[in-house]
Amino acid sequence: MAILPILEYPDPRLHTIAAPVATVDESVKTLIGDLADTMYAAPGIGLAATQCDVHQRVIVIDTSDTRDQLLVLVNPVIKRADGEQVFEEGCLSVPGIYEEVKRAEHVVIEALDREGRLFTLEASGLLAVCIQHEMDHLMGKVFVEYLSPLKRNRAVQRLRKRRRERAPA
Ligand code: K1U
Ligand code: ZN
Repeated sequence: MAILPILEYPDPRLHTIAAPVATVDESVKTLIGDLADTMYAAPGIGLAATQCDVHQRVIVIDTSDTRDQLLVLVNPVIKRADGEQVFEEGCLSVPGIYEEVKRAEHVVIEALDREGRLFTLEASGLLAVCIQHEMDHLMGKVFVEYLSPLKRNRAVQRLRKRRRERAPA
């Protein structure tokens, strides 16, 4: 298992559309393990392969307090989405920036698990937000792209300031 580097906004590779996984083989299982290690180490509650410059439809999520409920989504598809919720989101590719985004309150998805078995999942609240956020990454979309141009520019300025302050002198 390995901790992978995470791409940071506005890296153009974050806008790559991920390809579906043909078979959940050993290389995909290694990727799943590496993404999980990277998410737990960050720490985060989700991570899409896109963020680690791997352009396959693979996501890991763990929104549990105990950090031991790993959810693996391979080739996820939203079958139903309804309701509305506004949640203050963060992103490991946009470190230190938290902004409100409006998304569906409830989603029903289909995906393959880490053994390649098809399953259906119903989610609401934080889990539904996280699934939608990670699925956006697979489509090359980063959450700040939902913000108004003014709010997005402010977020980019804050990100640049944060990087300047953290750069070695
Ligand atoms: O996609 C990512 O970059 C991961 C992101 C997921 C996410 C968070 C909040 C709303 C929607 C999606 C994160 O995990 S940011 C870090 C974070 O929220 C967190 C980290 C540690 C403990 C609890 C939360
Ligand atoms: Zn993100």
